[in-house]
Amino acid sequence: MSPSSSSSSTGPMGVAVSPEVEAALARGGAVVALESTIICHGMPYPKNLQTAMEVEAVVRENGAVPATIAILNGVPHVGLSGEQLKSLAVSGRQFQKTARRDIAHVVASGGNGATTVSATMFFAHKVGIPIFVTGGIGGVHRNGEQTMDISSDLTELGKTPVTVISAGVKSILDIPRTLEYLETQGVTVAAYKTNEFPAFFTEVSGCKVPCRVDSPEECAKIIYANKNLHLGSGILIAVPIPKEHAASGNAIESAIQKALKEAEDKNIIGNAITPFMLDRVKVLTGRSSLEANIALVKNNALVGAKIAVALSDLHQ
Ligand code: PSU
Ligand code: MN
Repeated sequence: MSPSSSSSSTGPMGVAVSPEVEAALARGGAVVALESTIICHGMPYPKNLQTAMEVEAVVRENGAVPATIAILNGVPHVGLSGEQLKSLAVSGRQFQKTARRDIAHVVASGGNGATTVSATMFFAHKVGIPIFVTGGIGGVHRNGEQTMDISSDLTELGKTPVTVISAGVKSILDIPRTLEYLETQGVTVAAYKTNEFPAFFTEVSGCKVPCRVDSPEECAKIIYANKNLHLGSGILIAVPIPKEHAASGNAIESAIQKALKEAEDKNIIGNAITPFMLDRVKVLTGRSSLEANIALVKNNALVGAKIAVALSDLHQ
């Protein structure tokens, strides 16, 4: 299924912003950016489409406008139509996983790109969207001190003033080193209603965070201060998975160990490692991990929309 052209006009920056998103930005309304790698590479069809639509609905119900970001036929799009979302969901892996380093190539070749956290942050900032909701971000991989496999999500957070709401990072990664790296990059890391950095499927990681936030208004104040001071760096708000969906940490850890061994045996490296690990952990832990994943993304969308509304109120 090839993506259809939209009613969005391509602005001077070469980015097509949907009329709804453009109008919301013009009036200083709340807008929430959403990524597309999670749709094309993170979940199977038709669950990916259903989730993408539900996440957009949660954002709307909480007073903000959703702006899913992807590259269609070489044109970066901010805010997708229902038809375009479906095209992404059906095409899945035919859309190239697009991190910051891949953007120029996908655009130059007229390709279709599913944006990761780094690329989505880049486009969100370019059009003036300060808030971005996702499930989990990339991080320092286990053995990253040898492979140097560190997600560009972390360097993007260091240099792009967008606030990312996520359920922390998956424990397929090295969480303590991920937090160290974020500190080096100068990224504000705040945990939502907890003192501990969450590990995606579980609320606990054993790592404490220096900053705890307890309301959307408190988050908005931090974002406002960051902007006023022109710090230039991003903010990560880590929201733990809702208790009723949290999986057993042990079951996840044993699946991760198995998947890591498989990845090593198959010599899977580079940008293929994250999708491989995510897939294998999903298969090894069964349906429940997909359901937990969907539940936490929707919860993040709820929190993100409320933060976007609180921030927009601060600016009024
Ligand atoms: N972690 C998840 N789910 C995801 C990703 C990470 O739990 O879907 C995706 C995001 O798009 C993230 C990207 O930005 O993988 C990171 O990939 P890499 O590790 O290759 O930088
Ligand atoms: Mn990598």
